[in-house]
This record gives sequence, structure tokens and C-alpha cells, in this order.
Amino acid sequence: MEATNHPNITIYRGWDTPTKYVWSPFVTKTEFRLRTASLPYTSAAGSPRTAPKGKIPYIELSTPTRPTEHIADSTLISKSLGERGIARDLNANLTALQRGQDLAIRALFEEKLYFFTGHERWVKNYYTMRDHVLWAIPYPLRLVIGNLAYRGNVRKMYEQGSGRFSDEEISAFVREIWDGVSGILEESRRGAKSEDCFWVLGGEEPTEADSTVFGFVVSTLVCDAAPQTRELVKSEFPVVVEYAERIHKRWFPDYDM
Ligand SMILES: N[C@@H](CCC(=O)N[C@@H](CS)C(=O)NCC(=O)O)C(=O)O
Repeated sequence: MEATNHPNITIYRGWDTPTKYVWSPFVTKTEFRLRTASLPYTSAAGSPRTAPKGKIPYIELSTPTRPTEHIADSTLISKSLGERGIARDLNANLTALQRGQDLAIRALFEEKLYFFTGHERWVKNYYTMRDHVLWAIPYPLRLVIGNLAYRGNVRKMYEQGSGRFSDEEISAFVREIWDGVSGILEESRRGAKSEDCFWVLGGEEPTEADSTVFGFVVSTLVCDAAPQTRELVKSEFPVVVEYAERIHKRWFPDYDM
């Protein structure tokens, strides 16, 4: 998993805290992708307002052979690295069945859990979320922008469908997802040596699903605006925490745990 043509990469993470994980699962997903490919990178704050697709993360990529590019979306970033020969395609050696399973797990987190978690963050713990996400916007403007962000998120979750469930229903769905991934990881850990990383599909190397799952586990553990889910994962699904701890020790030792 070595870099082949020495690119310069800057990742825009949304926050100016270079030695800490950020609350966005998609940012940590991308950092996992870069680090497991042994690609050095620089971190910068950036913001959704300056992002090519209006969301973080995005990267600035320069190589000796191509003009500087800005690439947005964690999945497209990963694909671009593979297509440009900068990192190996993580899923290249999977069977068709495994590719389907990998995709299904990513979709479960990115298209389903993300919205349920958004409810806990933006609706149940609004003030914590607002002040963290809008750290760069001074008061009193933060109150106005926060209110717009709140309304935008509530509308988005209602239209996506998650916003139509009760708190209890959302909590039950969230538990079901973590219970499911915990079962997968238990099985995978059984095949790994103690202390070694183990992977979602149970192989020797990480796949795209690991980028996503690691991103979401870390996001759950570090986010103060979703204490209920954090407590659930820590107390009921310890294998999930262990999965992330082993990856942290190997690839993110410079970050606060
Ligand atoms: N599909 C995107 C999702 C990225 C995403 O949703 N980022 C959130 C932070 S977790 C964001 O930037 N939200 C700001 C906004 O929607 O205005 C990816 O994979 O990168």
C-alpha cells in the first residue's frame, strides 16, 4: 500500500484541530484511507462554504504530472486516489459477493445511520452541536446561522424520512445497526491475533467498508453532541471500541485517543 508518485495532499477537515479526530465520520474515513495507504498529508480547516460540493471533507491534490485538483466527497476521493495510481484500490481483490457486502455496509452507515445520528446531534443536543460546528462564526451571528442550520437539518431529515420517527424508534434503529456491526466484528476478531487489527470483511487487509466503519465509530466516540449513542456503543458493544482502538494505535498514534 505504498504511494507511487509522491502527491502533495491537503485535507480540509472543517476544524482547526490538527491533533484531534473531528466529529465528521467522513473526514476520519478519508484520513483512514490516506494513512493506510501511507500517504502523508497536511490538515487544514476549510469549511462547507468553500468546499467544491458544499460539504467536508475535500482534498487538494497536486502531483508532478497533473495540475492541482480539488476533490470532494469521501467516496470520490478514495476512488480518485485509486484511479490516479496514488493508492491501491482497496476493493480490487474482493469477490463479487464481497464487493456487494462492502457496499451494503457503507450504505448502512452513510445513508442510514448518519441521518439517525443527525437527529441526536442536531435536535436533541442542538446547542452543543451548534457551538462545535459553527466554531468559526462569532456571536451573535452564530445564533442566526445556527438557527438556519437547525431548520435546514430538520427539513433534510424529515424529507429523507428519519425525521418522521419518534426518539424511541430512532434509538431502536441505531441500536440495531450497532448490534449488527458488532456481530460482524466479533466474528472477524476471532480470526485475528491479539493486538492485530481485524477487518469488517474478515480479510487480512482493510476494505472500503473499514474506512467508513472506522470513521463512524470514531465520530461516535468523540462527539459530545450524541452522548446516548456514545454510551450505547461503549457499554454494550465493546468489540466496536476495540476495533477502533487497534486501528488508532497502528495508524493514528499522534491523535488524542
Ligand atoms: N457524501 C459526503 C458526505 C459529507 C458530509 O455529509 N459532510 C458533512 C459533515 S459530516 C457536512 O459537510 N455538512 C455540512 C453541510 O451539509 O452543510 C462524503 O462522503 O464526503
